[in-house]
Amino acid sequence: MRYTGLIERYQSKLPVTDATRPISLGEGNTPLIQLQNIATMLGKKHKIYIKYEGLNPTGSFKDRGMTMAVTKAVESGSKAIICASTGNTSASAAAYAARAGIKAFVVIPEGKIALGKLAQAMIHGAVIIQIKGNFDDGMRLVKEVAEHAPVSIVNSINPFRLQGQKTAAFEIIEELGNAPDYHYLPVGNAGNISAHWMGYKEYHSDGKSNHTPKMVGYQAAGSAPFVIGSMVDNPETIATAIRIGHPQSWDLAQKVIKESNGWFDARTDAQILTTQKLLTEKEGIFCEPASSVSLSGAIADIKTGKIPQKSTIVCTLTGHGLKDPDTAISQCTDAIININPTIDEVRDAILNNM
Ligand code: AN7
Repeated sequence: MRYTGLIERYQSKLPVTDATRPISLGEGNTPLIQLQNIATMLGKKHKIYIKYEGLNPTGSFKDRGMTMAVTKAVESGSKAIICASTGNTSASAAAYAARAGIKAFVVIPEGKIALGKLAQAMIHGAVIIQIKGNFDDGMRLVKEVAEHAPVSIVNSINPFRLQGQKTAAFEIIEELGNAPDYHYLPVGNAGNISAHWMGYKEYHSDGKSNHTPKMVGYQAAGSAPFVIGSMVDNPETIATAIRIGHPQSWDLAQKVIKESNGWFDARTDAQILTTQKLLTEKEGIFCEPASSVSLSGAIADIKTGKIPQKSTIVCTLTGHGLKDPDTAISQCTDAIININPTIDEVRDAILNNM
């Protein structure tokens, strides 16, 4: 059967009716890839799976929420959407607005969004409002302006966003035949970890799994309000997607950690980049820096013995590596060999580098 996106796939679990016209780009249905070489390095004591959300239509998990948010905005007669964004939400909003034939306004922090995401927002024709401030400033402005202008907010404070995003948990249970023991996610606003928990709880009460996972949220050390236990006013990290100091889903996420017996922790920028490179070089999987913090955390917790042997672990990679080519290239200074176009020089380049 042709796959036509997650609203049609999970219609009975979502706040839609037969009359709803889905605005879809075929989002969801992403690969669950079992790690091989990294698992071997770690002693093969666990089953570690990657949920590769970078393979959504605009390259991040945001599309799961955006298909719902834009579908419902259009259904209610809205002609324009708005969001604050560290990049991926703006790319997704821009694309789904284009698909729906409505306008997208995106508020982004100047100089702090990855090149691929900016390119997406621009090429899809969003109105880009750049501020001399961070995501948290943008979010505050968006909430306020939505009371004075005819625009629907499509940030994750829009409850339809989390409804769409919970479907990732459904897919994981369907593929594994049960819930994993641990689910690691990168955390910014904490919408996605909250959405996953909703999904796991719903499928558990539907009898599709016999337990729920421990939810583990990882942040960047310079931008870790959940780890510190209070809001951060000047968050800093190379993982610009999660450069968020005032998370919008604070209470929801605290409840998730408590109910699931999980935890929050943080990794430094250096550790984040090391894991990003490890994944590309050892498994052939390219994710953006913010995404690798989930696996980076899992590896750290495995090494300290926090995770019992034989556990099943899922790590979500939230966004594709192509989103942030600058950071990728800046880590690979020796990667290019420059030669003259002669057979001798090409052969030497091969033989010297076997
Ligand atoms: C790759 O685009 O907030 O904890 O404005 O792009 O649900 O916020 C992005 C967040 C993780 C954090 N990984 O998810 C935005 C934005 C990537 C992201 C997160 C984001 P939440």
